[in-house]
Amino acid sequence: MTQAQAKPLEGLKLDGLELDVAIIGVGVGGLYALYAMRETLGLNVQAFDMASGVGGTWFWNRYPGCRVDTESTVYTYSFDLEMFQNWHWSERYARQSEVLDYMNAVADKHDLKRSINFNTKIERAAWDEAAKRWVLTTGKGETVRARYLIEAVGLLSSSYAPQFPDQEKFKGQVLVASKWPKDDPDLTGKRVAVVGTGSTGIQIITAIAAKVGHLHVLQRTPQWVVPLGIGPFPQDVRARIKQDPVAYRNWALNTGTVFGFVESTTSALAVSAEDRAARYEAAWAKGNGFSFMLETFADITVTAEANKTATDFIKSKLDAAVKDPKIAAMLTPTDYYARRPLAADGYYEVYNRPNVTLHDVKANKIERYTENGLVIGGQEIALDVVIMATGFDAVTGNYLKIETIGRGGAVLRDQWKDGPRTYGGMTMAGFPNFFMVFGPFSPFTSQPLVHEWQVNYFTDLIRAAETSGGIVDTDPAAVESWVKICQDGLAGTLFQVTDSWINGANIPGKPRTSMWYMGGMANYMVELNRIRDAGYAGFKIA
Ligand code: N01
Repeated sequence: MTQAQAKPLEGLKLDGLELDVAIIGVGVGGLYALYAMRETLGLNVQAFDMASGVGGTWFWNRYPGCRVDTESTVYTYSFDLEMFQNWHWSERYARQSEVLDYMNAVADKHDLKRSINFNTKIERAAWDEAAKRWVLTTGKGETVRARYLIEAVGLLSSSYAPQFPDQEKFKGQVLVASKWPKDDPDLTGKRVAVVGTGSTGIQIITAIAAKVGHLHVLQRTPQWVVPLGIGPFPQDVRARIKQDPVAYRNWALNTGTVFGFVESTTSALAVSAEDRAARYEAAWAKGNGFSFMLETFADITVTAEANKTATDFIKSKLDAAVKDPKIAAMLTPTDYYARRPLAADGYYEVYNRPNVTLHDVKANKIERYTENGLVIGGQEIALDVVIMATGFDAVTGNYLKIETIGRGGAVLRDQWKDGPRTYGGMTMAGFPNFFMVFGPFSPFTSQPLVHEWQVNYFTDLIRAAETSGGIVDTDPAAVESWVKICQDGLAGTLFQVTDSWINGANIPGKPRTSMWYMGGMANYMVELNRIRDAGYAGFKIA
């Protein structure tokens, strides 16, 4: 990895710093917000991040096998058209190190790091009504004041890793996938347990199975997995972007999920069994979870009948791949194919390996650690390493970690106790001049191009505010109507009734609720542009 190290800011005294804009987080969204505020609007901006480098989730998630499972083509920024045209992704699904290299290259080209304070945690953000400023407090007690606050704190960045009893007794190593050590511990020949079989778990499992001495997969809920289709970056797409990057970007944004394909409009039940099988077969051969779920048919995540056609097909592949029928049965989900779709090459085949054991930890609970390993269903498994691939407090987690106080002492944690409330996924009522990049109730899409779109949207809003008083707030009624649109949208899908981070069900005690605009990016842009064209209806610019 040629990851450029972040340069420390020399001589910038944080305490008492006065800014136009403060940005929290320099992942994909925050980095572009920094560019937009500094270069497009010419404002005095400083960004803050707990990490020692740019990248957000790609800075922390360095676990074996980590890569995007979105086409690299849409995992890019488009604001720098020269880079968009010429960046050379080596693979169709970029590895984590390549994504991080890319983000460093963007930051370096535009000299963004000079406006970032790394290793800086923001613990509190409070609106000072008299001064019309956000007052931020760092983990070291310094205060920074800014007229605008942008939080780009990440959708899947707030790590969730439950502790099992007696962890302190364990003589081996416990590693959290989403906080993987930079020195990348060598797992060769070791006895390793992976807890969790979501996107993270399946990437780790397929990456390390052949390398470790013995791999114990601790599966609580099996999930449907299709191939990813790892391979070189497709030349036809490269040519298309090179020829007209703006047209490519606009094409991608005008799809439903911005994953680099056009979603199907055909019902799985509207075609013959032969046609359906052929379409699934082609999607399986191509790879990509989102494509399998959304490019094949329109209603896999909408009706139980259509969903069953997809799961029957995946089940036939699973049964063909896994030699032991008992293991195949353990790997077979009993719920809908309506979580965030998973994709990994050779996942089911891993379970034919003699050095891999699958454990059902729903039936046989993970009880506790011992000196030598974990006790599962009363039996001790000897281990050198336990890898927690147990996910994230998604969507709202990082916002709620910061103590955020709005107008009249309104406390964000209280306001969101039954679920988040936003307008367009970007603002809230009573929290003036506060913008989120991909906040709750953003569209359910791939991210970088959508982050750019949202940042551009509120850049225009801030520009409008700058000419008329500099305060943007949101009408509570507008928030409620946006939340209702989003709740109704999720209610019409199987995502609503299938436990996962999409609806908050993965975190004990978290309100189970909608957190997405499910109408697709094309419709989202129509809705938000209509709001803009109506003089930013629902926003209060003073
Ligand atoms: O997290 P998850 P993730 N005991 O929540 C299990 C993105 N991402 O980090 O299903 C035992 O999906 C839990 O079991 P269950 C992507 O959007 C992208 O894998 O709750 N097990 C589940 O199996 C993705 O969807 C990429 O019963 C426990 C697993 O841990 C999102 O991040 C790569 C447990 C968590 O699965 C989250 O994925 C990685 C316990 N106490 C991530 N607690 C790519 O782009 C939880 N589990 C490829």
